[in-house]
Amino acid sequence: MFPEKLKKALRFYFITDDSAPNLSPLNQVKTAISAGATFVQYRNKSFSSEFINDAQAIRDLCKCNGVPFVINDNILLAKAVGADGVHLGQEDDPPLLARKILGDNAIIGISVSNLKELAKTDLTGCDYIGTGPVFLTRTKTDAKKPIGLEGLEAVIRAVSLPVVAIGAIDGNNASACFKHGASGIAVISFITRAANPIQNALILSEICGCPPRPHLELPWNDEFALIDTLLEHTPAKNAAEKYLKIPPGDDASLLNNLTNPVITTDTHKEGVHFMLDWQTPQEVGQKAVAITLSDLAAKYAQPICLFVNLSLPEHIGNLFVKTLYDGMVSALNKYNCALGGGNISRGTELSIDLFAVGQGQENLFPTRGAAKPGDGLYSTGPLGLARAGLQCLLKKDTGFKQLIEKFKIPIPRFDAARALATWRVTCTMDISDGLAGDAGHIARASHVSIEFDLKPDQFHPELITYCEKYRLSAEEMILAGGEDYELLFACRPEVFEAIKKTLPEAIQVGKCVPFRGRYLVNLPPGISSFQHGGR
Ligand code: TZP
Ligand code: MG
Repeated sequence: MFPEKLKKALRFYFITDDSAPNLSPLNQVKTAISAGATFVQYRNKSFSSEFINDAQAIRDLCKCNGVPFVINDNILLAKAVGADGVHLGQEDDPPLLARKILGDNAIIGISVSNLKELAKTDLTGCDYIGTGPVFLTRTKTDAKKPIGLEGLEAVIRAVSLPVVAIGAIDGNNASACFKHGASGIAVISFITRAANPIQNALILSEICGCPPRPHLELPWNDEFALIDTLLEHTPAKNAAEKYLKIPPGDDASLLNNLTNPVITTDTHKEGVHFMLDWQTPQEVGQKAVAITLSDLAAKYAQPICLFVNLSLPEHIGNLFVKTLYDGMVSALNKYNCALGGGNISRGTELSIDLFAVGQGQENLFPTRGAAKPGDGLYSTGPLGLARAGLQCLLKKDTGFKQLIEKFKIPIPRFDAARALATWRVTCTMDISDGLAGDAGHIARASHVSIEFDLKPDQFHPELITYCEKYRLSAEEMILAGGEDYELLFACRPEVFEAIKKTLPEAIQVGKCVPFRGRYLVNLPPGISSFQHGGR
């Protein structure tokens, strides 16, 4: 976690109480997170394996509310439950070992009672310090002498890491801790032993400036309830009525008679195909559907229905699934595609597997293998935008709206497909892997060589500005960058001239020549990895 982000997260730090009389640790965490807690530590001084379920339930609750979660003392338990990190005491294994076991991204904290202890603590591998008791606490029986606000400030001045104040913090002294330089306050009994825990937690959230969460996100747990809510939102009513004799909700759906059914499938996995740091769940859902339907557009098929298989890790919340689904519904409505059915299962990773059915053209199914020497190679629109958009997101540069939009919400080119089908173009595919990769697919399948011919005056103006700003090659971005989802097609130059009247944004990107031993004959050296073919 970035230091700035961690520092913010440490502000309202809640620690579970294993012997609170009225509240279970899970309910304590629910209370704290609802009130606005920004960090949670699971502390159970009499931990044994039977508590693993407790720890996991708290991990899931924290994760689906975006609250970092660490385990007290036990590095291996932190590893076993998949916590975000560990909080170590002076008697525990050193931070460096925790770093080795939990990895670069783990959050590692250590307790340092006072300046003397700080002097003999090796902070290598540490992200933050917990210091105290600041005031007299009854919760930790073996706590050292309280150090007061002066002692807290002395430790804060002596280290560059963020310091969290601990020990009998309450509504009366919390703001003084911040005034003395603490990055956060860590609290147990003021919440867990309170007559009114939520009221006390809200007092602290106000002082910390951490807003309450009126809608606590709960981890999804009921597959059937979730499927029911998904079905309630059955999209594209017209398409459903037209194409589905028996709609989803039964063991299978029954489709009306379909001529030339065209079928395609796609997988979208978190960490491989999308990252939730860059996209909201809504955008992920919308993009997953758009990409899958793009394969239908590439084959001149009109969307009929889509089947959805979700694999959800335990920490995913119901609200997350609903928004993911909202995104999918909006794409289905936009392209008038019915929902054919779906399934939800528990899995170790978030994955969206989609399966789309379309209605193909009579006697016209364009393939990758139909390019002929003498054909030009064309794209239905400018390329390289999506890759540049992704780079903007990574660089947190919001100045290139069209590039980011192209990456986030690709548009399956059904409109362009209609124009190409009218002119009976027989060689098309959608560009997902970048021009070089996808031209390689056409060259290989058609057994022709392709000569690229990119004209800078046809590059998208925002791509040019972006590449100038970061001293990048627009040509490389076009050849190597994927996910534009334009259609790549080959046809006679005179046919292209006619098509261009309907699709003025279409451009020539190369030409097909008789095979000369290599599929892509003039690829710049930097992107030779996209060479698909023998020499
Ligand atoms: N370390 C120093 S004081 C303390 C710990 C774990 C206990 C804090 O609990 P409380 O109830 O907020 O005083
Ligand atoms: Mg400890």
